[in-house]
Amino acid sequence: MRKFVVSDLHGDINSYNAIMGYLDNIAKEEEVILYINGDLIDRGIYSVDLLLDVKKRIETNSPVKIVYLGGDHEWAMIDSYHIMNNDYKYYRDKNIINYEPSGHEKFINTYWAQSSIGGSFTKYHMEDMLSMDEIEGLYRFVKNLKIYQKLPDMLNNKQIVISHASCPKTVLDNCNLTIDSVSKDVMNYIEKMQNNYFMKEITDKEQRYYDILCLSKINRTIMEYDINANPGSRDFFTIIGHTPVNNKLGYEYSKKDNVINIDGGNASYWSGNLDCDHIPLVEIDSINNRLIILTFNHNNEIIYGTYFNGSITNMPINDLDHYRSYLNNNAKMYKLDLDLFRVLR
Ligand SMILES: [Mn+2]
Repeated sequence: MRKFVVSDLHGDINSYNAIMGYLDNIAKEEEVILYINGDLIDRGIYSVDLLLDVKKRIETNSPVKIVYLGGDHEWAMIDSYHIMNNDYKYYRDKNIINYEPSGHEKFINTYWAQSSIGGSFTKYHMEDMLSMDEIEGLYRFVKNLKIYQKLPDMLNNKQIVISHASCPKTVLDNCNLTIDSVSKDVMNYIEKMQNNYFMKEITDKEQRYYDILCLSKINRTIMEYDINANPGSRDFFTIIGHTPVNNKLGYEYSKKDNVINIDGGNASYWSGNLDCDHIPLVEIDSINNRLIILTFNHNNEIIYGTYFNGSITNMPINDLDHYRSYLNNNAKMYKLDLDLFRVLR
């Protein structure tokens, strides 16, 4: 069984197809499992395509087994839906006319809809492409996503946890927390946070949920200046994403011995930084106490490889060629619709 992790694809269908082409090829001979570590959707213009393909692969038991964990964009989608769900058909038919949400509802509704997180396009695209039944099916699929996963594998004598933004303080064995079960608490947390800058009234439970989904967003400044800042439990080795790290600059958030951030920066790419044209695929190689990081670009190529067991080391060129030889060059490529992209920005 070979285990891979990818994070923050953000509707980037070229990277997705490159990675799935690679894994489909391996799955012809070996068992493969891919953990998608949240933020599959939003910002990028192919979010719905990715969501549908992942859902189909999971429901049809495709050769590459997929475990899709939710990130903050997935819960933003679900929380928006909770608001609209009361009279969704009305909302859609009337194009939001005469809908007057309460302050709380308004915040939830606008959070996913606001262009800065790119959810509005996902929603409109969904409504253009899909029937109401299909939309309902997608919401049901997303709200039942788990939010973290503990693996039996070890790195540096610590058990590996995959989680979008942080290792939960208390790691449950069954990991049964889902987007649905935490979203209400998370939104209450945000509402309190808005009203209470110092978060004095936040309960431990709410803090924990929020940490798992987007801790680094609020702690990023601290982390940048305090190398000892602890993004979660030190009892585990955590693979996170959420905050873009430009791996051309060397994984600056990955110098700790209990965490690696593998968000290659697709969010930055879709925000106009076309230099972030790469996405890391991480293979868990616990036999050799390391992670193998293959970096794909938007042309379906592995552009470089590195190893990680606490620090990054470059992969010897022979090893890199070995991985490149697996590439399925027939993976379907989409031409990015740059005109559409410009309109969206
Ligand atoms: Mn995120």
